[in-house]
Amino acid sequence: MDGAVSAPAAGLYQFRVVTDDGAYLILNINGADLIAVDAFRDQAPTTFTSAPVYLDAAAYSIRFDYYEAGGGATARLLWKKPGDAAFSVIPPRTSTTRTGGVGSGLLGEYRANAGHLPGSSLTYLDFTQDAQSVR
Ligand SMILES: [Ca+2]
Repeated sequence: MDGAVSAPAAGLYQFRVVTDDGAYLILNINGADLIAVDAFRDQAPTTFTSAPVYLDAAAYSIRFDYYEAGGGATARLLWKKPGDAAFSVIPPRTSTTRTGGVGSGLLGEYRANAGHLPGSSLTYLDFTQDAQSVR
């Protein structure tokens, strides 16, 4: 997934992915890429949680790369906002593609293998950011 998320308030945020198979989560904060999750390998559904990151009430570029290598498939992107007790799916209303307006969701790109082979990906606007069994 590729685009931007809008933090509704300043404070500490944590990001979480649940992935089967592999995933990267990269945030761009003040011009620098932060690899929030680095788990680009074959695995059963696994949860990874970023360290807390301070965000202003602003939009931040985000990239969530995911691939599926066999068996089940899961790709979930969640966050915990300041004051939240639990993680929740990042709502599409706070997201934007690189070309769309706020609320258009992130552009999902799901790959059938880790090699990024041409023709192996399925790309669509992801309005839920909570894909499971996408194949
Ligand atoms: Ca799998």
